[in-house]
Amino acid sequence: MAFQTITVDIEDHVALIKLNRPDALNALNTELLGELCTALEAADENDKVRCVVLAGSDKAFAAGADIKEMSEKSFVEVFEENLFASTNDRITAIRKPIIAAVSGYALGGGCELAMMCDFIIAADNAKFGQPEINLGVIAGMGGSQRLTRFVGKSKSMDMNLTGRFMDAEEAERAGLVSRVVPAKKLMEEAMAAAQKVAEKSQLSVLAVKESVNRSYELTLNEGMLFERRVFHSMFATEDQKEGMAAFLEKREAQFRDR
Ligand code: CO8
Repeated sequence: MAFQTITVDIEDHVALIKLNRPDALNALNTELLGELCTALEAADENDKVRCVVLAGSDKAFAAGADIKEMSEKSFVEVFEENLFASTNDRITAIRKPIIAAVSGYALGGGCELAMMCDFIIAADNAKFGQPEINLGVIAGMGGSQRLTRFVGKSKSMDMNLTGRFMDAEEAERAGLVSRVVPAKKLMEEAMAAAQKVAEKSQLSVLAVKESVNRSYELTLNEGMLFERRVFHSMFATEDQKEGMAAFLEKREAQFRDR
């Protein structure tokens, strides 16, 4: 597939998708979001891909939705086209894990896109923010919802009301990112993390993603029940037999996704 605003490389079962609008700091316009969703869906369908890494450039993961493209739209237009709804739906429907590798700015829609991934590895130069308030709007794809679940009400209010940026260290402290690495090592670390995921049984990987995401939607008791039932169901797989046998025989497991 030929893309104009992203690049896609598949190597060793990992699809590396890079946002590629350098002149606009990877601002998320309609074309880029369409191509991104198409590439993610293709990776989800592709048996060779077991994990996805989503990255931007050194300077910007993404500086937000494309302000130039949005600025002249009316309420009726954005309401009728239900702006950003299909992006949210298409990305959250991806079943394989997506790791966000964030260097530089992840602002507005860029921060929201990173939060739609399954975990975020940040370079030490990363800056996160929801500065939509400076544009006379509010976040539109999770900045008031997902960010609040990540960092709690007080910090989310602070970010959304003042529009200030959070650096990588604060983002790790607040639970927004899973780890911070030196900027020069970001892609190496993200690809290594993806490689680790790719080595597991794909059945367990899909089950983990489903189960962790359920924790946002269910009560604790219902979530515990969901997790327990998924855990029980893993005993129907050959990979459970192989994984446990390999442990007992002190050897590496050979998972076959069966
Ligand atoms: N949209 C369009 N173009 C942008 C954007 C953007 N969000 N951000 C940067 N650019 C462009 C600039 O216009 C500039 O283009 P040009 O050279 O043609 O003038 C180029 O990228 C470089 O930017 P700067 O010259 O501003 O670079 P600086 O290093 O001086 O500043 C900043 C970098 C701080 C990142 C600055 O560019 C900035 O503040 N950008 C806007 C950040 C922002 O407000 N983001 C929120 C956008 S609204 C939003 O995301 C709503 C979310 C709704 C859901 C989205 C779902 C995907």
